[in-house]
Amino acid sequence: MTVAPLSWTELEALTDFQIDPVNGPTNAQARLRLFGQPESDVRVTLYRDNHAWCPYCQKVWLWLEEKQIPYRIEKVTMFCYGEKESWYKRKVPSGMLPAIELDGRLITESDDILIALEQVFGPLTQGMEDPLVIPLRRLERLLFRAWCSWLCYPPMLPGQEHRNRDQFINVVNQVESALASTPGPYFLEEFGTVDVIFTPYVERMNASLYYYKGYSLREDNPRLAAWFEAMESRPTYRGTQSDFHTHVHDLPPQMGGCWENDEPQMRLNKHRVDNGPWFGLPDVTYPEPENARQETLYRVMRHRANIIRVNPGDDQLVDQALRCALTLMMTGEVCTPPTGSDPALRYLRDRISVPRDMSIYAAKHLREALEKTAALVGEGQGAPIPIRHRRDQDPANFASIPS
Ligand SMILES: N[C@@H](CCC(=O)N[C@@H](CS)C(=O)NCC(=O)O)C(=O)O
Repeated sequence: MTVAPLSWTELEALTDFQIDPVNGPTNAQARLRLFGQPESDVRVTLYRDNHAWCPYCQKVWLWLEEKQIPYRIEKVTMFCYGEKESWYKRKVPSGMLPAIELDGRLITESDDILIALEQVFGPLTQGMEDPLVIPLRRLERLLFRAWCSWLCYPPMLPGQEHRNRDQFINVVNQVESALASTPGPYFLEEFGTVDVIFTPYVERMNASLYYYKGYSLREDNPRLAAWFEAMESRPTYRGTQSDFHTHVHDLPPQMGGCWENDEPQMRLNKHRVDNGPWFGLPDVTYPEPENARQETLYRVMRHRANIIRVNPGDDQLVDQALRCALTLMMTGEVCTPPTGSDPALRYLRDRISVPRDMSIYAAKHLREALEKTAALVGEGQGAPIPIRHRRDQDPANFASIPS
């Protein structure tokens, strides 16, 4: 039994999703964050990348959210997915992100940014230069370098893949010991700046090593597992959190390549991240919010004109196929899309970006509905996701819609 797709008007009636981007929970769409304070209190502008892919931006973003400092957000294009805005190059000639303006003073380099913010607004539990924090900051960089050595260079000598893996796991064991040295799940007695510093790359390590190496950082290390769980109890982190699919395809152009080891577990993991099922992957463990599907529908409705225009498939065909997928997602009724729409549906499935477009569970629902609907008519895939650049995600193709 297959039903006709609901119209956009009928679909719209199925979501009452609402958030207050300015004063509500952390979200990737906001251009202004006030936390209930007057706009005249804003002293900070954060310049971060459009797609929320930049890890150093996530660090500053999370810090501001945790401290509830009122701030503005200006989004900038990264070299890998589009043309850097000339107004930003005039401000920061290297084009590097993040940057902030604090009382009109421009500051770059994420560590310098946090230090400057601390001087004005006080530390996030511990300061960046605290004697307890400094060795943990060094450990984070050590972990980062061991990760890069394993992930980003093809092994040149026999046995090098395993040596790189052992070296990484050796540093992970140091991280496990650091986490074990305090009674709670965080790096120090209380949540603080160290947790924020570790977050962006540990999240990316978890995704990339699962996919490119068949290694599950979060599942294989109990202290890191508890740390992730504690982080996920924080609405701030949830608002910035990405999923495996987004990271494994945003990292290659940023890192200059990610190397698969082609081991059996790696091949299984890769297939699952690309083709589903996406529920149950170790990219998230907190229970799914009740309104995840409503969020998906709300976000797709809002951007549907651009989503359809940018898709290489014919506009009318994509419109109908997309409504079929959303009908399935919202009603559970199977809706067969037009013949030939399978590549178009999978093109979109592969280009949902978390948290830019929607939160992690909302994205899982959309990927699943698109895949199930595509599978009704064929095995056709969308154009492959590029590895050297992500111009397929150029924000210039998506007209800005005010939040
Ligand atoms: N050390 C810098 C590193 C910043 C950095 O590497 N930023 C990258 C993005 S993650 C960047 O802006 N690259 C230019 C671009 O991709 O457009 C910091 O801590 O802020």
